[in-house]
Amino acid sequence: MIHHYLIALGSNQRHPRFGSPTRVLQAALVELDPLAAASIIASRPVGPSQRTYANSAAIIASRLPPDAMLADLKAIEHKFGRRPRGQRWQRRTLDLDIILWSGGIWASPDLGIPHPHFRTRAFVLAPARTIAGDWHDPVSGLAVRHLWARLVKSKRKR
Ligand code: PH2
Ligand code: MG
Ligand code: MG
Repeated sequence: MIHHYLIALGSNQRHPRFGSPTRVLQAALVELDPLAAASIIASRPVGPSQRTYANSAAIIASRLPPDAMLADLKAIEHKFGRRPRGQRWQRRTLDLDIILWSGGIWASPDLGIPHPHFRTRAFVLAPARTIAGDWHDPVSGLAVRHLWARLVKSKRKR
């Protein structure tokens, strides 16, 4: 059985070999071998780290179930120099998050899909809507492009 995954990519720290966060994401996208990849954008950091992020999104096809996919993504993060420092939202060379998958809702001790916060994160939805605009969030029932439109509207009101 082939599954599809929507993956969010982020980086806000250079890698000694790959270079800038944008270069890190370019190399990571080659590694992921995606069916579709969004343009890489620069985004203002959300959270404690002050450094600008490069963000993108990709759709990948895989036979792996979610927990094995997560392990694979963690191995790629590690290969790109990411080392756990124990603190949440530290600067990182590469962050690969599973946002949605074709199997709907998934919950295991280490992983929940959909990603619990993706609906309020412009740095996820802006790239994701360009490659997965019609993909429906199984929790809210809304398509990714509707989630994006809703987020943009709520930001204007503030
Ligand atoms: N990732 C975070 C926290 N904050 N901000 C931006 N702009 N882009 C990210 O990818 C990002 C973030 C935690 O993973
Ligand atoms: Mg993340
Ligand atoms: Mg992550």
